[in-house]
Amino acid sequence: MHWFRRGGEQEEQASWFQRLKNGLVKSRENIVGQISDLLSLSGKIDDELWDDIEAILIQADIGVQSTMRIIDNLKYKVAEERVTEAGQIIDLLKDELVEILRTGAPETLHDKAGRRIYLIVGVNGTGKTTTIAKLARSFLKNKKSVLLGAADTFRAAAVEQLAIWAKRLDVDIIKHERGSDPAAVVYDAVHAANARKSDILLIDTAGRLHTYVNLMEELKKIKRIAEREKGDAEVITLLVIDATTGQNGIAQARLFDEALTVDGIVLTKLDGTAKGGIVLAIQDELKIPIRYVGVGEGMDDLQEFKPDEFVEALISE
Ligand SMILES: Nc1nc2c(ncn2[C@@H]2O[C@H](COP(=O)(O)OP(=O)(O)OP(=O)(O)O)[C@@H](O)[C@H]2O)c(=O)[nH]1
Ligand SMILES: [Mg+2]
Repeated sequence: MHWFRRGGEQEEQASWFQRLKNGLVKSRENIVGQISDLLSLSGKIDDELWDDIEAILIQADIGVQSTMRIIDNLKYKVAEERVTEAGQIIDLLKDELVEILRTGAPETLHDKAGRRIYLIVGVNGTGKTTTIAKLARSFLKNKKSVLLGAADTFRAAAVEQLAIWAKRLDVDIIKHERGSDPAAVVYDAVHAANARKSDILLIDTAGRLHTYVNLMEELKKIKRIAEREKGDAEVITLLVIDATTGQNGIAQARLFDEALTVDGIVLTKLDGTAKGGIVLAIQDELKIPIRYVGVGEGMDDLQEFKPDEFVEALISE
């Protein structure tokens, strides 16, 4: 019954939304489930109810600052719109979350024309290498030419891991021997991308060196080289954060941003946490845009972050 089938793109979008929803199931149960229970119990809007909602939002990792703002705005709206039923609060909350996430959300880069060099940075194990594979696949689908650069020369198996992805994805990779200078890899990779006019160069970097200071110095150097040699490409630094690390991820973002000036965040492993509210804390406290979210280990489990869609998946029943 093929005439019932939707168009490919629409279907893909629907299945992505389902993936997002599935990935956020723990967070949704945590936030919506608890608030719904509370509302059905309480039935009326009083100070105790506000205190309880505040506690739920804070423990969902939305962050104290954003939670206070949300609660203040909700109280104001409840008074202004003369809301008397506790149940309506969920809808107001949804509007509030969308508004926070929309503010400061920049234009999307993913489908934009122009050559780009992505520096993928972040502490070890956050998902840098798999994010590169997922991004490469998505860019390839959009008919862009993709090149990979293996600048994590520190960890024993890192170059090999990226090389395996390159083979699977059928893209070229620029790599040196393990232990070689990552800045030299970046130099070569950027020159190769320029010579081939590659649309997208994705550079994998180390998540750990002997010391944190060394790591930051190395990343700064890599970025300087990329900026210097980029030709007509744009350099974009994406910081990968593991959502399950909660507030620690925010602390990481501050440090990386201080050293490197981060252009965007990739928030991975949202499927592994009930604290999806971290998205709000990041946007609201750091003012660094979230560009992508990861909700699983599958190749299609990384997608561009779209505030409305995200809140819908997080809050809808
Ligand atoms: N559940 C889940 N797992 C993820 C997600 N993103 C990445 N992972 C997993 O996280 C683990 C670490 O991923 P890597 O890509 O190797 O992380 P890395 O940052 O490159 O790590 P280092 O190279 O050691 O610094 C892998 O098992 C990935 O499959 C996600 O969105 N959800
Ligand atoms: Mg890696």
